[in-house]
Amino acid sequence: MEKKLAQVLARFGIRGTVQAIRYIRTGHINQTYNVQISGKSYAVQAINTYVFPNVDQVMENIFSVTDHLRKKISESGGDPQREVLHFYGGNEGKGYWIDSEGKCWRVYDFVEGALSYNIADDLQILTDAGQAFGNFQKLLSDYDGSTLNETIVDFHNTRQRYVNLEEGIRRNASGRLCNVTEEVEFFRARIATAHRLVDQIDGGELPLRVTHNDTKFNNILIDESTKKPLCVIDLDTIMPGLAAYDFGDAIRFCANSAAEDEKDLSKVHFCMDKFEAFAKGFIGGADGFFTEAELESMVWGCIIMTLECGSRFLLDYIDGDIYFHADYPEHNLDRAHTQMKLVTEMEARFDEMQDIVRKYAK
Ligand code: ADP
Ligand code: GN1
Ligand code: MG
Repeated sequence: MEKKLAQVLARFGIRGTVQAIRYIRTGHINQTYNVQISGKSYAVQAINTYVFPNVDQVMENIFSVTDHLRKKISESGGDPQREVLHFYGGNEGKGYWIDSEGKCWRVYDFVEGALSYNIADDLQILTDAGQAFGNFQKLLSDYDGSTLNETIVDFHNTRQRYVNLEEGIRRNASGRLCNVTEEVEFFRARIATAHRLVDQIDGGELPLRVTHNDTKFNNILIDESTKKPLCVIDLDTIMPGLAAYDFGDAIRFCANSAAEDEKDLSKVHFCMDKFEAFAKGFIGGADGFFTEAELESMVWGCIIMTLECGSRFLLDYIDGDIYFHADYPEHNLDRAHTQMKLVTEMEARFDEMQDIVRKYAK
């Protein structure tokens, strides 16, 4: 691997002796390595071209958005070196290079002295992360979303996600459908909820903003020494979307008492204290940025993003694990189960969640 990574780095004008290589397992999509070369630290990433077939469009978005963020962060006195990702153009200036086996690589600076969490326990860090993800939307509020490429078509279109699930059920490509009768019924029973935000977009009730769309807790780097959020990463899905997508997707992941793939469902709970901590930062820090209708949509966003993600894990299980990295045959099914449990608990506590959003919206 060392030879391959050195070859990739050379294509981006970075040469020297490779001192250390670390494979990072947290993401479900790309293949990420941290490489130390000549005293500097880089992220070398093989882009998943099944998920992102149009890499030109992905990199075009990333270069343009990171330029915008760099400017805004510099203007406000921040440190653009550590607070925004910096990608290299490479020999052809396109931001990626395809090797002889067809693998597509990119290189960017690795942010040292930062942590990315898979489980969130510290409520103060959650509040700060909520504020940072909210601020990310604010920083992009003067970015023209109509110029962004749609890197994954219908990414959070839950109406389409349900169509995809039904198509997967019909295909039954892996032959696993017989194992998931109850799971399929669980999602079918919630089709009206799944359609809700898309219907509101169609009705012009909710504004489209420039959103991150993948606000998992391990997609924000936390400064190791100050424990404050440093940098929002994983920028492949920045596209026009709803504030409730970013809020909801973050909650889906960080208000879980256990890991996303916990097998023992008795350990999986929706944590109201974590929800409140994140809402305090995201909603409370927004200072009138969100409209009334958006505030009203936030809790729906939590349920719908969790439902959507669960349906995607279930579909991938039925398809035979072609989208998300899976370490064992039931991995996607285990993930679907945790999302179903979270949906059920959120549904039961909908009113309490709404009250918390209202409390911080004041
Ligand atoms: P994926 O799309 O597979 O989720 P990410 O871009 O999120 O890939 O990267 C996977 C993980 O690698 C992140 O969760 C984070 O822990 C780590 N990581 C990625 N880029 C950086 C970076 N520039 N600095 C520090 N850590 C990083
Ligand atoms: C993927 O790339 P990563 O691991 O940060 C996925 C998200 C899912 C998430 C579930 C491009 O996020 O949409 O919510 O897994 N990203 C893509 O953990 O599909
Ligand atoms: Mg990621």
